[in-house]
Amino acid sequence: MNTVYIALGANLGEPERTLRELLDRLQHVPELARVECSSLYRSAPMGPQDQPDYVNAVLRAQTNLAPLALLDFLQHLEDEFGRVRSRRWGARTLDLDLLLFANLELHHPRLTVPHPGMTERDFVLVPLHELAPELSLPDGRTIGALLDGLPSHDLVKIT
Ligand code: PH2
Ligand code: MG
Ligand code: MG
Repeated sequence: MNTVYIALGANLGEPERTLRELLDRLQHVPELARVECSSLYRSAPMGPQDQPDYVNAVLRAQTNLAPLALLDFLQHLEDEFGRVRSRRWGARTLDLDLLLFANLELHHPRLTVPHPGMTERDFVLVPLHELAPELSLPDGRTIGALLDGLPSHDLVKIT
């Protein structure tokens, strides 16, 4: 079994409900074991500002899947949970990003691990630090040190 960390994000539809339903579901899937989740956090959008705030969290789990099989599994969940009825195209309401896979560094056309953006995103590092305060990346940098290097943490804990 390998330990993996996955970032959750949602900002359309009912984001909190989407994440809670997802977490309920993940307690019962054969692909993951010992699923544990951080608190949920509300965060201002990174990137385009004309979109709703996000709800973000990070979960840890054990898996026997290989990295690309786990990616397939996560993308399937995004498809299943990530669509709201919308007048235009069905909007994606769930983003699942694989942050860390054991102590692996992987560069594949479909998947880079550790997730390249994670070191600069407070909405990833704050929940990750809550879940795993002693964790470090494969290159040895600790989550705590990365967090100390960020200017401000503009997150509101929901639960
Ligand atoms: N995800 C994005 C773009 N911007 N901003 C916040 N606060 N949280 C996110 O998860 C997020 C974002 C695209 O994946
Ligand atoms: Mg993302
Ligand atoms: Mg994504």
